Amino acid sequence: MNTNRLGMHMMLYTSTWSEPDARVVFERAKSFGYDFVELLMFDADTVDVALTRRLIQEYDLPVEATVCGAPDADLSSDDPEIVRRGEAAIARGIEVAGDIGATLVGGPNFSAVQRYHSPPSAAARERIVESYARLADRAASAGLRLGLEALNRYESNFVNTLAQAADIVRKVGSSSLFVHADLFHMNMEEPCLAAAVKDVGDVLGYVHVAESNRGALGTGNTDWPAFFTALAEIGYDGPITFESFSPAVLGEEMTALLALWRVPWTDPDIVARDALTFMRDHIDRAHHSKA
Ligand code: LER
Ligand code: MN
Repeated sequence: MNTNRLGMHMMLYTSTWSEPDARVVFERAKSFGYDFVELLMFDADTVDVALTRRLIQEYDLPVEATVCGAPDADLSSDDPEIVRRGEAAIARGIEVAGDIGATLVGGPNFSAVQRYHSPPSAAARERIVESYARLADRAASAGLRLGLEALNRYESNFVNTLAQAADIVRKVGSSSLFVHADLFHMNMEEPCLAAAVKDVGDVLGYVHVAESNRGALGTGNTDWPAFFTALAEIGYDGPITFESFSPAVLGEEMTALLALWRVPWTDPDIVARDALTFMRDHIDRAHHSKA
């Protein structure tokens, strides 16, 4: 039995959210049979809320959101002004996500997506718990939940494993926070996919299904049966989104940010459609093998 809602990341098609770009995302996701679309907000202020709400209605397809930190808006910084901007940017992301009816805001909102050249300070690690306590309250008021996506070491120095994300969630102790897992990052940082999932079973709230090479599902070395079986064993019934990136559809800036130096695919229609079948098959098989 497949109880997870399955989403398609907007960046299968575009990193920009103009009406024509957003329309392609909604149209394709709907036609393939996805349950929702993920909108990645680098700057929530730039998101056209009215347009997004209109498209959600028109296509009858909800949106879930993610927010990334930025070098000048970074909760993991020791510069109070940068931290203040980081918290404000997440707060704005929560507000916009609430306005478009999202149930969650995930993503690496605790730091910028970039290579850091030194570890975060102990003070930043303590301070961030206070920031997330305030943000959890905001999320609750907006009627949604806020998640922390563990990224690999080359994209953040702050939260690289599910256990590190869970540590912050548990320290805050709010049910409005959750751990956001991404298989691409987990493949680099977790010694065992199944154990990593089981250790955060109580706080896992969102999953990015991404191949070890970030290409089409099944073209990398991810142990998908082990992962989906672990999800079934913890009884995970939350949303799961397919995430894959290719320079074939993304602009130069995003290609550089994500270090996409090769072209894993050129036709997102094939990759997105096949990913839905792939995820459904694995979820069904995992539930049967568990039963
Ligand atoms: C970035 O590496 C990533 O995994 C995205 O989901 C950021 O939201
Ligand atoms: Mn991700």
